[in-house]
Amino acid sequence: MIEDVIALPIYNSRGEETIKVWIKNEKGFYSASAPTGKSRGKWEAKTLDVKKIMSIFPRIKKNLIGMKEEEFEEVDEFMEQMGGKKLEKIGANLTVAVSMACIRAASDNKVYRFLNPEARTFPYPLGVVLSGGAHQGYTSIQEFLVVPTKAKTIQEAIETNFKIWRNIGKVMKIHGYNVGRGDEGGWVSRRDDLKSLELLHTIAKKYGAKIGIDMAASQFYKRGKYIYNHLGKRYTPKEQLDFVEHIAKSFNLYYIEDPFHENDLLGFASATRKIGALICGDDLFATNSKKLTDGAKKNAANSIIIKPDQVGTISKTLITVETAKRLGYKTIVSHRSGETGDTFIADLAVATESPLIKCGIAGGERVSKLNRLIEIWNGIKKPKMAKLR
Ligand code: 2PG
Ligand code: MG
Repeated sequence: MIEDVIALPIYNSRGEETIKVWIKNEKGFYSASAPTGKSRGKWEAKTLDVKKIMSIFPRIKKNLIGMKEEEFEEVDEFMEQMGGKKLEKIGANLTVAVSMACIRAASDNKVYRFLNPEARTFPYPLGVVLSGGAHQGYTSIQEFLVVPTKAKTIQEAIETNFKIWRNIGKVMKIHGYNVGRGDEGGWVSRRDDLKSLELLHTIAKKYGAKIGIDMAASQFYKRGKYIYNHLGKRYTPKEQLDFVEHIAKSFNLYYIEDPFHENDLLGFASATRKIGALICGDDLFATNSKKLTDGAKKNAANSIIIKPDQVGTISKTLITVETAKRLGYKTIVSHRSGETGDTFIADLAVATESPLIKCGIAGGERVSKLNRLIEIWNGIKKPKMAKLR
């Protein structure tokens, strides 16, 4: 039974305030903290200012005490009722932290086992090597990613991503391109979108890894055009499709996230039809089961980003994962650009047998998730890597 709930403002990797929650039961204290997105989609649940959360928290806490943590769906439902439309009254950042802490309390920190006792399939880490867009870079494309598809173990997969990341850092330093690291630990350089892809393509190939991108296209779609400042281009939706097709082919892209803005289901559908890659909806679906069902009717995308804070509770997140599986969509569990050391998404990716996890490569708040995957791998009988297409 939930005996006490504590909430405190803490800081995320960007130095912004976020919320951490502790739930106390007869065994002790269990905690979780909320991540914070920057390229936030229009369809996501709403986050609330942390000071506001602290002021309304006593009222929520009073109701949570006495509830049963094992029945986390009921706790989630209660919070959904309190939160109202898009959780705007209490904040998806609060609800997601409570929801995760509740599952940690119910499972005595063995989250993946509690959610799926049979789980033994591991996600490939989809790691960001170069950062752009809203994550402090120069390119319009937000993330340049690698997937070590040949790795046989999680350790080997993580190691490969580190090697690629380090190698690219070195090359960029030699050429004077390197100007630091972005919000998610990827290198930030003055190379434009195409030159960044070229470099990643060349180096990833040496390690037998495939590459992908998160375009986060809603961020640079302005008045009907996709604006590539660095390339000096302004593309109409039709030209954007040609451009995406062109880079998919030239760089053999395995993964393309949000190639069109979040309302353009048909743009997504044409990319899915024309390009033989994983076309993934992040802002498009916002981890929302209904948005996914509607999108799937139009054959928009073939995979979906799963970010618990986009819907605010783990119950809702699991419903979306189920819907995705039923529709044949691949699930990619993902971090946010503003992170804490919380490792819940690693457990979630294993429990949902997702083929990919997007949680970064470098930086303590990213490495914590990767290390948790190693820990889980070593705690499972006969673990194996997921099957990729
Ligand atoms: C994304 C995420 C995470 P943010 O767009 O996929 O990489 O970014 O958390 O800023 O929305
Ligand atoms: Mg995204």
